[in-house]
Amino acid sequence: MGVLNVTPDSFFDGGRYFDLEPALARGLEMVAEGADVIDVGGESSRPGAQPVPEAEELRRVVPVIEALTRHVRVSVDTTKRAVAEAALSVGATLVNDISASLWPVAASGAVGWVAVHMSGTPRTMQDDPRYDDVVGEVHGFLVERARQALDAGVREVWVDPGIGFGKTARHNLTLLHHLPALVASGFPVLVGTSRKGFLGVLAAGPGEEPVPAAQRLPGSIATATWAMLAGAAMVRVHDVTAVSRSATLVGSTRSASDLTPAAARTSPVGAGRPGLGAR
Ligand code: HH2
Repeated sequence: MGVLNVTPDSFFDGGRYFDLEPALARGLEMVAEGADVIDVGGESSRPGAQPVPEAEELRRVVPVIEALTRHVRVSVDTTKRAVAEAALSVGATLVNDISASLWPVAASGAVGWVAVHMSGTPRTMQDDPRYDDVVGEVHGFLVERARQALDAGVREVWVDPGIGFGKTARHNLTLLHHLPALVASGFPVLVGTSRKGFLGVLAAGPGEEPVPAAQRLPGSIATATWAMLAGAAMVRVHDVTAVSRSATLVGSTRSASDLTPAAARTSPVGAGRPGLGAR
């Protein structure tokens, strides 16, 4: 899932794709890079973000979604019912919902729905996040919401632990570590770590300031790859080329691991791929 923020203030790509033309160009570029879904958002949910009025969010996202749905599956990243409905009316087929409350819209539109866990609201969520049992609370919440959505008739229900949404770096790492337990719930899992603040905290040396978003690509690749190995069915990323290359490489390594040297020469993993037989 490629991230496309049609906003002036998103923490990483804010302002880059605020106008229709650059937004469309970036969406199509991510499709060429290997994205299966483009996630279009018109309201930043970064820590401290201020809400965007409904009319303004509609103005930002609807033309972009309408144009992209001719080329690729589009999800709408919103917490507003009217924005989700407008997005579906122009062809979006997935509602990506950090409020985890819009399943009735997905049910009536016969589209997919992503339940994301968030503690609090973006404005205050990083003030002092606390859990007694972060894994139990996040997984329990998601499975409950996902079942509600299924009962309401949504046929495609995703769950997402909401990395960075009211969580410390330790909470995020714990959730990533225990991702297989969420995968075991049977709902397809989506994970978004891309360029997030905890990667900056983890990449900094002792006593150093967190590394800025522009320098968090290694952490994005590593954690997206970790999530896929742990069973996530989709990762939400800004850097589609880098992450899909990592996924291909790790996937090839995995499927090559049980090949004997003789089988490797004739296997699709080794055969016909320039350079793979070289060393
Ligand atoms: N993260 C962000 C926004 N939407 N949706 C899902 N399902 N999972 C996530 O982890 C997730 C999400 C925040 O990232 P971004 O859109 O890049 O930034 P901003 O909120 O500043 O626009």
